[in-house]
Amino acid sequence: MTDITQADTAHTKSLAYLNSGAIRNDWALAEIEAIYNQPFNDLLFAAQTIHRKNFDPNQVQTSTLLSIKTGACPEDCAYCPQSGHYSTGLSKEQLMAVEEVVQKAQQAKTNGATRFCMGAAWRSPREKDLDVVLEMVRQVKSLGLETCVTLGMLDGDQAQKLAEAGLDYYNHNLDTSPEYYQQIITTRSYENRLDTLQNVRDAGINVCSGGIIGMGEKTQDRYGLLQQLANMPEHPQSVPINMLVAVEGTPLGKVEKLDSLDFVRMIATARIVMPQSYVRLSAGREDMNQETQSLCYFAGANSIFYGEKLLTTANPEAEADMQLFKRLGITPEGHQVAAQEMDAEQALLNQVAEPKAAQFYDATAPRA
Ligand code: SAM
Ligand code: DTB
Ligand code: SF4
Repeated sequence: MTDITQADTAHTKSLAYLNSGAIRNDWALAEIEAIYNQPFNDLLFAAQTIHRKNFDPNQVQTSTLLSIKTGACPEDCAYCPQSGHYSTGLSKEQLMAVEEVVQKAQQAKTNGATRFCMGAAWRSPREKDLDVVLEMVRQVKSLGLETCVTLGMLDGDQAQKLAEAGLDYYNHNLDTSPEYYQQIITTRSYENRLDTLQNVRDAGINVCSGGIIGMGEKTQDRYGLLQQLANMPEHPQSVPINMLVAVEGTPLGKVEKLDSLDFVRMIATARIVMPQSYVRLSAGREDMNQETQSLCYFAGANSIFYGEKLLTTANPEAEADMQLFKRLGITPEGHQVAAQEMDAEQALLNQVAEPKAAQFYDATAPRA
């Protein structure tokens, strides 16, 4: 029988780490590079081994997104259809009313999501807008959903107010490596992003932070992004890995498509360097077949955006995700009831199947 130490010989120098389950915040770029580039099967084996040491390997957490304020954003993020700097044909919308948001959250809950993530196309929230968002957080939370918001840069006071409203997660992505960042965004710095994340952490809110791959970056930039995330004072509790949704009209609208196995490598490497974080298979699933997504789950992805829309672009239908989960034997997290229902459904199917079986002649039965 092969143990993990034998299976994982040539490229990974962190064998002791793999077996220890330790949390590290001192990853060298070369170590991350070696993990990412080892033979695919070794990488997936190591990632899955670490994954099952820390999580139920057959459960995936589901978050539904809603854009509560769309378009006309003053920032110039080169990937983003909502930036006012580019023409993407997106219709701009004001901040939604609280009641409408709560209604959408209720729908998301009914469809089986456990977390509701509200996103706004802002550089940072204005105080009067933040007050409205605080009310959204309170009311969505009272439905029994976890809450997440992504509103741009936050100062310490704003983070504190969100914490007091009961916010569970704040999403703020690093997006890429510090080196490639300047090619993608000029209107706010990498330091600004790290400061916001520190404010969120200090307020006691769970950090959701990850990035995007497939933006024309070098693989070195992928290791750099993971190094930044994994060497934070605490690993982000949630790490969204997005594959670029190339939107026409943005500077990245015509960028070459990513090799899907490289995306799987990124998920597996994130899982290995941040063993206890939820790794989210995020934007870009519309361009992935179900086999690639299944490999991502095997590589340690245990969270998805669930529901047919991301913020402004398409995501797989909820029904398609549930069917894939069923084929893979995956249960959505927080849905023990759903699992029981699945058993009940199976029992029902068996009952239906039995009378049918009686229609067949049983040659082994004793003759009357
Ligand atoms: N405006 C806020 C901010 O940027 O901090 C919050 C919303 S913003 C749309 C949230 C994140 O969505 C971005 O940081 C980026 O990682 C991701 N995102 C935006 N457009 C994307 C695209 N076309 N493909 C993949 N991810 C994208
Ligand atoms: C994250 O990492 N990805 C989500 C969420 N956090 C806010 C956003 C993806 C946006 C994809 C493009 C769009 O739909 O506008
Ligand atoms: Fe604005 Fe956020 Fe889009 Fe950047 S990613 S343009 S900040 S909405």
